[in-house]
Amino acid sequence: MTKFHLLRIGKRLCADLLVLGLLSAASGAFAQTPLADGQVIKIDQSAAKITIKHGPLKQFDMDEGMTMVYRAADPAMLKAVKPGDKIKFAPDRVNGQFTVTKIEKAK
Ligand SMILES: [Cu+2]
Repeated sequence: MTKFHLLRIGKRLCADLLVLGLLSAASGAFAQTPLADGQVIKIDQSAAKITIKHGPLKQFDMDEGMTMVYRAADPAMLKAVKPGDKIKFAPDRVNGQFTVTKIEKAK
């Protein structure tokens, strides 16, 4: 094996490690906002509020399922769903207020 070959292998390894690093960074970000299952009960477009029935969310000390009102991080995302829809949503707490940062229809 020549010096040149070793250099190439070294470069290749660096590229692979970089990809691995990016992948784990991406999955780490995803893990911080796991999507919860829920059902839309009510939407108040003008107040940017959505009422969602959902199961336990241990990260917010909600040990049992409940129906509660969330603020929508962006009111526009409330246009994509309607009462009765089963959804996947990203719950968060922003300035002490329960907020939904992402909503998608469950398939
Ligand atoms: Cu809740």
